[in-house]
Amino acid sequence: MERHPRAHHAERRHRLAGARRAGDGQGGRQTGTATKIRPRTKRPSLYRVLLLNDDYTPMEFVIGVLQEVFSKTPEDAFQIMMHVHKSGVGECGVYPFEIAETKVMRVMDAAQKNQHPLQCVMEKQ
Ligand code: TYC
Repeated sequence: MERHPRAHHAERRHRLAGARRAGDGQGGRQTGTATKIRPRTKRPSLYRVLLLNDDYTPMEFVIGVLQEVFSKTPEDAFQIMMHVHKSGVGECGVYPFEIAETKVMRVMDAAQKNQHPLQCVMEKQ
């Protein structure tokens, strides 16, 4: 008997979905659910991580945080720190939710340990 060109695709779909076929010891009944398996990936929402200015946190501490937590070069860290110092707020990076959240926590923990009022927040992009 002639095999339909797409027949093997249909079989594979059923096998992947766990459907039982005749002669497989399951009494020839298809008991599984035929579910089309389609790779589904979605790009994560992105969040900006921001540093806020204050009058007390030492500039060197902010530069250190930008290098340690956000992997900035000393030059970029200085530029970002100065931007925050002058304008009040500045972006340290843009990340998926959990990475942004972890970075905010690392900054806030470091600030608290060193008794600086430095604030770090995240906002959906
Ligand atoms: N304004 C602080 C000072 O003059 C420096 C500073 C920069 C603090 C950036 C916080 O996010 C900040 N020492």
